[in-house]
Amino acid sequence: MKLIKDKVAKLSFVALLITVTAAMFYAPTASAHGEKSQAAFMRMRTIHWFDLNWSKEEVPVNDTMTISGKFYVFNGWPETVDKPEISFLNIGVPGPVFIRAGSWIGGQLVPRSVSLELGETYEFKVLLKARRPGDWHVHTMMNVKGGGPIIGPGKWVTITGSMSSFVNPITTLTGETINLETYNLENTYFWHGLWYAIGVAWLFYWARKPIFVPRLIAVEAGKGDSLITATDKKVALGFAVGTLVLVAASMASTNEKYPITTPLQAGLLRGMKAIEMPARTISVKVDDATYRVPGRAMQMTLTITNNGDSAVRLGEFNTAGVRFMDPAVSQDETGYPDDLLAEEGLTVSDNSALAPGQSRTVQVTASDAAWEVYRLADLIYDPDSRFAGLLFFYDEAGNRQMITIDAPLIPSFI
Ligand SMILES: [Cu+2]
Repeated sequence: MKLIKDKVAKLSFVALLITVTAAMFYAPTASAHGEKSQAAFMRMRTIHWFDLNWSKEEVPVNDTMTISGKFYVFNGWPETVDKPEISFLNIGVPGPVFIRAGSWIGGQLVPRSVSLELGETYEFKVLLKARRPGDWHVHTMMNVKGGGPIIGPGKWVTITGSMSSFVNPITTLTGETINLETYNLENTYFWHGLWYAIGVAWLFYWARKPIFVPRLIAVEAGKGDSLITATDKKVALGFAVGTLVLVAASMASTNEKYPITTPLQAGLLRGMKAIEMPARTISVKVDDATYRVPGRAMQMTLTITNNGDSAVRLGEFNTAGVRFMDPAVSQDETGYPDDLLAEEGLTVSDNSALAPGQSRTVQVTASDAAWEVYRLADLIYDPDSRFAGLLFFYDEAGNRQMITIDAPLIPSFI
Protein backbone atom coordinates (compact mmCIF):
# COMPACT_ATOMS: atom_id res chain seq x y z
CA MET A 1 0.00 0.00 0.00
CA LYS A 2 2.78 2.35 0.98
CA LEU A 3 4.64 1.47 -2.19
CA ILE A 4 1.69 2.55 -4.35
CA LYS A 5 1.36 5.78 -2.41
CA ASP A 6 5.03 6.55 -2.97
CA LYS A 7 4.68 5.83 -6.67
CA VAL A 8 1.68 8.12 -6.94
CA ALA A 9 3.53 10.84 -5.10
CA LYS A 10 6.57 10.44 -7.35
CA LEU A 11 4.50 10.47 -10.51
CA SER A 12 2.53 13.54 -9.47
CA PHE A 13 5.77 15.28 -8.68
CA VAL A 14 7.09 14.45 -12.16
CA ALA A 15 3.82 15.65 -13.68
CA LEU A 16 4.09 18.89 -11.73
CA LEU A 17 7.68 19.38 -12.91
CA ILE A 18 6.64 18.83 -16.52
CA THR A 19 3.77 21.28 -16.17
CA VAL A 20 5.96 23.95 -14.62
CA THR A 21 8.67 23.49 -17.26
CA ALA A 22 6.11 23.62 -20.06
CA ALA A 23 4.60 26.76 -18.57
CA MET A 24 8.02 28.36 -18.44
CA PHE A 25 8.60 27.77 -22.12
CA TYR A 26 5.12 28.89 -23.11
CA ALA A 27 5.32 32.64 -23.51
CA PRO A 28 2.36 33.86 -25.52
CA THR A 29 2.62 37.28 -27.13
CA ALA A 30 -0.43 39.21 -26.13
CA SER A 31 -1.60 41.43 -28.94
CA ALA A 32 -4.12 43.30 -26.88
CA HIS A 33 -3.64 44.50 -23.41
CA GLY A 34 -6.81 44.81 -21.49
CA GLU A 35 -9.29 46.07 -24.02
CA LYS A 36 -10.49 42.64 -25.18
CA SER A 37 -11.82 41.80 -21.76
CA GLN A 38 -13.83 45.01 -21.46
CA ALA A 39 -17.55 44.97 -22.23
CA ALA A 40 -18.04 45.13 -25.99
CA PHE A 41 -20.92 47.62 -25.85
CA MET A 42 -18.78 49.90 -23.71
CA ARG A 43 -15.93 49.87 -26.20
CA MET A 44 -18.35 50.57 -29.05
CA ARG A 45 -20.23 53.36 -27.28
CA THR A 46 -17.63 55.54 -25.56
CA ILE A 47 -14.68 56.91 -27.52
CA HIS A 48 -14.09 56.26 -31.21
CA TRP A 49 -10.45 56.62 -32.22
CA PHE A 50 -9.76 57.24 -35.90
CA ASP A 51 -7.22 58.70 -38.33
CA LEU A 52 -4.52 57.30 -36.10
CA ASN A 53 -0.93 57.59 -37.13
CA TRP A 54 2.16 56.15 -35.49
CA SER A 55 5.09 58.10 -36.91
CA LYS A 56 7.58 55.22 -36.54
CA GLU A 57 7.60 51.47 -36.02
CA GLU A 58 11.18 51.35 -34.81
CA VAL A 59 12.86 53.92 -32.58
CA PRO A 60 16.32 54.01 -31.01
CA VAL A 61 16.57 54.91 -27.31
CA ASN A 62 16.38 58.70 -26.82
CA ASP A 63 14.63 59.23 -30.18
CA THR A 64 11.05 60.39 -30.32
CA MET A 65 7.96 59.29 -32.16
CA THR A 66 4.45 60.68 -32.28
CA ILE A 67 1.05 59.12 -32.15
CA SER A 68 -1.56 61.42 -33.54
CA GLY A 69 -5.16 61.14 -34.55
CA LYS A 70 -8.68 62.07 -33.67
CA PHE A 71 -11.27 60.80 -31.28
CA TYR A 72 -15.00 61.19 -31.25
CA VAL A 73 -16.74 61.25 -27.89
CA PHE A 74 -19.89 59.26 -28.52
CA ASN A 75 -23.17 61.05 -27.90
CA GLY A 76 -24.93 58.02 -26.43
CA TRP A 77 -22.39 57.60 -23.63
CA PRO A 78 -23.31 54.59 -21.40
CA GLU A 79 -24.89 55.32 -18.00
CA THR A 80 -22.44 53.13 -16.13
CA VAL A 81 -19.47 55.18 -17.27
CA ASP A 82 -19.24 58.68 -15.80
CA LYS A 83 -19.36 61.44 -18.40
CA PRO A 84 -15.83 62.39 -19.49
CA GLU A 85 -15.89 65.65 -17.55
CA ILE A 86 -12.60 64.70 -15.92
CA SER A 87 -10.49 62.71 -18.34
CA PHE A 88 -6.83 62.16 -18.93
CA LEU A 89 -5.13 61.49 -22.25
CA ASN A 90 -2.85 58.58 -21.47
CA ILE A 91 -0.78 56.10 -23.35
CA GLY A 92 -1.09 52.35 -22.80
CA VAL A 93 2.38 50.85 -22.44
CA PRO A 94 3.87 48.43 -19.89
CA GLY A 95 5.49 51.06 -17.69
CA PRO A 96 7.70 53.90 -18.92
CA VAL A 97 9.25 52.03 -21.84
CA PHE A 98 8.68 55.40 -23.46
CA ILE A 99 8.40 58.63 -21.58
CA ARG A 100 5.67 61.03 -22.59
CA ALA A 101 7.53 64.16 -23.67
CA GLY A 102 4.28 65.91 -24.49
CA SER A 103 0.59 65.40 -25.25
CA TRP A 104 -1.83 67.77 -26.88
CA ILE A 105 -5.57 67.95 -27.49
CA GLY A 106 -6.66 70.50 -30.05
CA GLY A 107 -3.17 72.01 -30.00
CA GLN A 108 -3.15 72.59 -26.26
CA LEU A 109 -0.62 70.86 -24.01
CA VAL A 110 -2.51 68.51 -21.68
CA PRO A 111 -0.33 67.37 -18.78
CA ARG A 112 -3.43 67.49 -16.56
CA SER A 113 -6.94 66.11 -16.75
CA VAL A 114 -9.25 67.69 -19.27
CA SER A 115 -12.96 68.16 -19.72
CA LEU A 116 -14.43 66.56 -22.84
CA GLU A 117 -17.90 67.12 -24.27
CA LEU A 118 -20.15 64.39 -25.55
CA GLY A 119 -20.69 64.53 -29.29
CA GLU A 120 -17.47 66.42 -30.00
CA THR A 121 -14.50 65.29 -32.07
CA TYR A 122 -11.00 66.21 -30.92
CA GLU A 123 -7.59 66.07 -32.46
CA PHE A 124 -4.73 64.76 -30.35
CA LYS A 125 -1.01 64.17 -30.49
CA VAL A 126 1.32 62.39 -28.10
CA LEU A 127 5.09 62.77 -28.29
CA LEU A 128 6.94 59.72 -26.97
CA LYS A 129 10.63 59.39 -26.26
CA ALA A 130 12.04 55.85 -26.34
CA ARG A 131 13.56 54.56 -23.11
CA ARG A 132 13.62 50.77 -22.82
CA PRO A 133 14.61 48.41 -25.68
CA GLY A 134 12.04 45.81 -26.70
CA ASP A 135 8.85 45.25 -28.68
CA TRP A 136 6.05 47.25 -27.16
CA HIS A 137 2.36 47.39 -27.95
CA VAL A 138 1.57 51.07 -27.73
CA HIS A 139 -2.03 52.14 -27.21
CA THR A 140 -3.68 55.49 -27.15
CA MET A 141 -5.92 55.62 -24.17
CA MET A 142 -8.31 57.88 -22.26
CA ASN A 143 -8.78 57.58 -18.53
CA VAL A 144 -12.23 58.73 -17.48
CA LYS A 145 -12.76 59.50 -13.83
CA GLY A 146 -15.61 57.36 -12.58
CA GLY A 147 -15.44 55.34 -15.75
CA GLY A 148 -12.10 53.67 -16.06
CA PRO A 149 -9.62 53.24 -18.86
CA ILE A 150 -10.91 53.55 -22.42
CA ILE A 151 -8.29 51.82 -24.50
CA GLY A 152 -7.64 52.78 -28.08
CA PRO A 153 -6.00 50.69 -30.79
CA GLY A 154 -2.51 49.42 -30.06
CA LYS A 155 0.39 49.04 -32.46
CA TRP A 156 3.70 47.24 -32.03
CA VAL A 157 6.69 49.56 -31.85
CA THR A 158 10.29 48.36 -31.46
CA ILE A 159 12.83 50.24 -29.38
CA THR A 160 16.48 49.54 -30.10
CA GLY A 161 19.63 50.47 -28.22
CA SER A 162 20.45 50.42 -24.54
CA MET A 163 18.43 51.83 -21.67
CA SER A 164 21.58 52.96 -19.86
CA SER A 165 22.06 55.64 -22.49
CA PHE A 166 18.60 57.14 -21.85
CA VAL A 167 18.62 60.76 -20.73
CA ASN A 168 15.79 63.13 -19.92
CA PRO A 169 17.26 66.62 -19.77
CA ILE A 170 15.15 69.51 -18.52
CA THR A 171 16.14 73.14 -18.10
CA THR A 172 14.46 74.62 -15.06
CA LEU A 173 13.28 78.22 -14.75
CA THR A 174 16.25 78.83 -12.50
CA GLY A 175 18.48 78.12 -15.46
CA GLU A 176 19.84 74.79 -14.37
CA THR A 177 19.82 71.80 -16.73
CA ILE A 178 19.14 68.52 -15.00
CA ASN A 179 18.60 64.92 -16.08
CA LEU A 180 15.19 63.89 -14.75
CA GLU A 181 16.15 60.22 -15.09
CA THR A 182 18.61 60.47 -12.18
CA TYR A 183 18.02 63.93 -10.70
CA ASN A 184 18.00 64.01 -6.88
CA LEU A 185 18.39 60.24 -6.59
CA GLU A 186 21.53 60.37 -4.37
CA ASN A 187 19.83 62.88 -2.12
CA THR A 188 16.77 60.61 -1.74
CA TYR A 189 18.95 57.58 -1.02
CA PHE A 190 21.08 59.56 1.46
CA TRP A 191 18.20 60.83 3.60
CA HIS A 192 16.28 57.56 3.61
CA GLY A 193 19.53 55.74 4.48
CA LEU A 194 20.40 58.17 7.25
CA TRP A 195 17.00 58.07 8.97
CA TYR A 196 16.79 54.33 8.62
CA ALA A 197 20.24 54.04 10.22
CA ILE A 198 19.16 56.28 13.10
CA GLY A 199 16.10 54.06 13.67
CA VAL A 200 18.27 50.94 13.63
CA ALA A 201 20.77 52.58 16.01
CA TRP A 202 17.98 53.28 18.51
CA LEU A 203 16.84 49.66 18.37
CA PHE A 204 20.40 48.36 18.71
CA TYR A 205 21.05 50.55 21.70
CA TRP A 206 18.31 48.69 23.57
CA ALA A 207 18.84 45.30 21.97
CA ARG A 208 22.38 45.08 23.34
CA LYS A 209 20.81 43.86 26.57
CA PRO A 210 18.31 40.98 26.80
CA ILE A 211 15.03 42.14 25.30
CA PHE A 212 12.07 40.05 26.43
CA VAL A 213 12.00 37.49 29.22
CA PRO A 214 14.24 39.20 31.84
CA ARG A 215 12.43 42.48 31.24
CA LEU A 216 9.04 40.83 31.49
CA ILE A 217 10.05 39.30 34.81
CA ALA A 218 11.42 42.62 36.09
CA VAL A 219 8.22 44.46 35.21
CA GLU A 220 6.02 41.78 36.74
CA ALA A 221 8.13 41.85 39.92
CA GLY A 222 7.43 45.57 40.22
CA LYS A 223 11.01 46.53 39.32
CA GLY A 224 10.22 48.12 35.98
CA ASP A 225 12.07 51.34 36.81
CA SER A 226 15.35 49.46 37.19
CA LEU A 227 15.28 48.69 33.45
CA ILE A 228 15.88 52.31 32.40
CA THR A 229 19.12 53.69 33.78
CA ALA A 230 20.29 57.28 33.97
CA THR A 231 22.51 56.71 30.91
CA ASP A 232 19.52 55.37 29.00
CA LYS A 233 17.64 58.58 29.75
CA LYS A 234 20.56 60.68 28.51
CA VAL A 235 20.79 58.61 25.32
CA ALA A 236 17.04 59.01 24.77
CA LEU A 237 17.33 62.77 25.20
CA GLY A 238 20.31 62.74 22.83
CA PHE A 239 18.25 60.97 20.15
CA ALA A 240 15.29 63.32 20.65
CA VAL A 241 17.29 66.53 20.52
CA GLY A 242 19.52 65.21 17.73
CA THR A 243 16.45 64.37 15.61
CA LEU A 244 14.95 67.84 16.06
CA VAL A 245 18.27 69.53 15.31
CA LEU A 246 18.83 67.39 12.21
CA VAL A 247 15.31 68.14 10.90
CA ALA A 248 15.64 71.88 11.50
CA ALA A 249 19.17 72.17 10.14
CA SER A 250 18.58 70.08 7.03
CA MET A 251 15.34 71.94 6.32
CA ALA A 252 17.21 75.25 6.49
CA SER A 253 20.05 74.00 4.29
CA THR A 254 17.57 72.63 1.74
CA ASN A 255 15.78 75.99 1.61
CA GLU A 256 19.13 77.62 1.09
CA LYS A 257 20.15 75.28 -1.70
CA TYR A 258 16.73 75.46 -3.46
CA PRO A 259 15.45 78.97 -2.67
CA ILE A 260 12.87 78.90 -5.46
CA THR A 261 10.31 76.09 -5.34
CA THR A 262 6.65 75.99 -6.37
CA PRO A 263 3.81 73.72 -5.28
CA LEU A 264 2.68 70.86 -7.49
CA GLN A 265 0.75 72.21 -10.45
CA ALA A 266 -2.68 70.65 -10.72
CA GLY A 267 -6.24 71.31 -11.75
CA LEU A 268 -8.69 70.42 -14.48
CA LEU A 269 -8.23 71.96 -17.94
CA ARG A 270 -11.53 73.09 -19.40
CA GLY A 271 -12.49 74.45 -22.78
CA MET A 272 -10.71 71.89 -24.95
CA LYS A 273 -10.90 72.94 -28.56
CA ALA A 274 -12.93 70.50 -30.60
CA ILE A 275 -12.70 70.05 -34.35
CA GLU A 276 -15.29 71.94 -36.35
CA MET A 277 -16.82 69.11 -38.31
CA PRO A 278 -18.18 70.07 -41.73
CA ALA A 279 -21.96 70.09 -42.07
CA ARG A 280 -23.15 66.58 -42.80
CA THR A 281 -24.78 66.12 -46.15
CA ILE A 282 -25.32 62.39 -45.86
CA SER A 283 -27.87 60.91 -43.56
CA VAL A 284 -27.94 57.27 -42.57
CA LYS A 285 -30.76 55.40 -40.92
CA VAL A 286 -30.06 52.01 -39.39
CA ASP A 287 -33.16 49.97 -40.22
CA ASP A 288 -31.85 46.95 -38.38
CA ALA A 289 -28.60 45.41 -37.29
CA THR A 290 -27.85 41.83 -36.34
CA TYR A 291 -24.97 39.51 -35.62
CA ARG A 292 -24.77 35.74 -35.78
CA VAL A 293 -23.91 33.88 -32.58
CA PRO A 294 -21.44 32.30 -32.93
CA GLY A 295 -19.99 34.22 -35.83
CA ARG A 296 -17.50 36.71 -37.08
CA ALA A 297 -19.68 39.31 -38.69
CA MET A 298 -22.42 41.82 -38.18
CA GLN A 299 -25.03 42.88 -40.71
CA MET A 300 -26.79 46.17 -40.99
CA THR A 301 -29.57 47.42 -43.19
CA LEU A 302 -28.86 51.07 -43.85
CA THR A 303 -30.91 53.64 -45.65
CA ILE A 304 -28.44 56.16 -46.99
CA THR A 305 -29.56 59.52 -48.29
CA ASN A 306 -27.18 61.82 -50.11
CA ASN A 307 -28.18 65.46 -49.66
CA GLY A 308 -24.87 66.79 -50.94
CA ASP A 309 -23.82 67.78 -54.41
CA SER A 310 -21.40 64.98 -55.17
CA ALA A 311 -21.98 61.24 -55.52
CA VAL A 312 -20.72 59.22 -52.56
CA ARG A 313 -19.71 55.66 -51.72
CA LEU A 314 -19.28 53.93 -48.37
CA GLY A 315 -15.61 53.18 -47.71
CA GLU A 316 -15.33 52.17 -44.09
CA PHE A 317 -17.15 51.14 -40.94
CA ASN A 318 -15.18 51.62 -37.73
CA THR A 319 -16.23 50.33 -34.34
CA ALA A 320 -14.16 49.73 -31.20
CA GLY A 321 -10.98 50.38 -33.15
CA VAL A 322 -11.73 47.67 -35.74
CA ARG A 323 -11.77 49.09 -39.27
CA PHE A 324 -13.88 47.29 -41.86
CA MET A 325 -12.97 48.63 -45.29
CA ASP A 326 -14.29 48.28 -48.79
CA PRO A 327 -11.02 48.17 -50.77
CA ALA A 328 -12.75 49.40 -53.91
CA VAL A 329 -13.44 52.70 -52.16
CA SER A 330 -10.86 53.18 -49.45
CA GLN A 331 -7.54 51.65 -48.45
CA ASP A 332 -5.45 52.17 -45.37
CA GLU A 333 -2.13 53.90 -45.91
CA THR A 334 -1.23 54.56 -42.29
CA GLY A 335 0.11 51.13 -41.34
CA TYR A 336 -2.90 50.53 -39.11
CA PRO A 337 -2.43 47.50 -36.79
CA ASP A 338 -3.04 44.34 -38.84
CA ASP A 339 -5.17 42.61 -36.27
CA LEU A 340 -7.62 45.52 -36.24
CA LEU A 341 -7.66 46.18 -39.96
CA ALA A 342 -10.15 44.30 -42.10
CA GLU A 343 -8.92 45.44 -45.50
CA GLU A 344 -11.76 43.68 -47.30
CA GLY A 345 -14.05 43.37 -44.35
CA LEU A 346 -16.85 45.61 -45.54
CA THR A 347 -19.36 44.30 -48.06
CA VAL A 348 -22.14 46.51 -49.30
CA SER A 349 -24.96 44.96 -51.34
CA ASP A 350 -24.86 47.92 -53.73
CA ASN A 351 -21.91 50.25 -53.28
CA SER A 352 -22.21 52.03 -56.58
CA ALA A 353 -21.99 55.81 -56.36
CA LEU A 354 -25.05 57.30 -54.71
CA ALA A 355 -25.96 60.38 -56.70
CA PRO A 356 -26.92 63.66 -55.00
CA GLY A 357 -30.54 63.69 -53.92
CA GLN A 358 -30.81 59.93 -54.03
CA SER A 359 -31.68 57.54 -51.29
CA ARG A 360 -30.91 53.84 -51.18
CA THR A 361 -31.35 50.96 -48.77
CA VAL A 362 -28.40 48.59 -48.65
CA GLN A 363 -27.26 45.52 -46.78
CA VAL A 364 -23.90 46.08 -45.17
CA THR A 365 -21.81 43.25 -43.75
CA ALA A 366 -18.81 43.94 -41.56
CA SER A 367 -16.90 40.71 -41.31
CA ASP A 368 -13.50 39.81 -39.95
CA ALA A 369 -11.72 37.59 -37.45
CA ALA A 370 -11.20 40.75 -35.40
CA TRP A 371 -14.92 40.66 -34.53
CA GLU A 372 -14.19 37.48 -32.60
CA VAL A 373 -10.54 38.05 -31.65
CA TYR A 374 -11.37 41.40 -30.06
CA ARG A 375 -14.48 39.82 -28.53
CA LEU A 376 -16.99 42.21 -30.02
CA ALA A 377 -18.95 38.98 -30.43
CA ASP A 378 -19.10 38.97 -26.63
CA LEU A 379 -21.81 41.61 -26.87
CA ILE A 380 -24.05 38.62 -26.21
CA TYR A 381 -22.94 38.82 -22.55
CA ASP A 382 -23.52 42.57 -22.24
CA PRO A 383 -26.53 44.13 -20.52
CA ASP A 384 -27.02 46.62 -23.35
CA SER A 385 -27.13 45.10 -26.83
CA ARG A 386 -26.52 48.30 -28.73
CA PHE A 387 -23.62 49.23 -30.95
CA ALA A 388 -22.22 52.46 -32.31
CA GLY A 389 -19.64 53.22 -34.92
CA LEU A 390 -18.37 55.54 -37.57
CA LEU A 391 -19.17 55.33 -41.27
CA PHE A 392 -16.82 57.00 -43.71
CA PHE A 393 -18.23 58.06 -47.06
CA TYR A 394 -16.09 59.28 -49.95
CA ASP A 395 -17.23 61.53 -52.76
CA GLU A 396 -15.84 61.53 -56.29
CA ALA A 397 -13.09 63.99 -55.38
CA GLY A 398 -11.99 61.77 -52.51
CA ASN A 399 -13.40 64.02 -49.77
CA ARG A 400 -14.43 62.11 -46.74
CA GLN A 401 -17.47 62.50 -44.58
CA MET A 402 -17.86 60.87 -41.20
CA ILE A 403 -21.28 59.76 -40.06
CA THR A 404 -21.90 58.23 -36.67
CA ILE A 405 -24.42 55.44 -36.34
CA ASP A 406 -25.95 53.95 -33.28
CA ALA A 407 -28.68 51.33 -32.99
CA PRO A 408 -29.67 48.14 -31.21
CA LEU A 409 -27.70 45.11 -32.35
CA ILE A 410 -29.82 41.98 -32.22
CA PRO A 411 -28.24 38.53 -32.06
CA SER A 412 -29.45 35.77 -34.35
CA PHE A 413 -28.98 32.18 -33.29
CA ILE A 414 -30.33 30.15 -36.22
CU1 LIG B 1 -1.69 46.08 -26.36
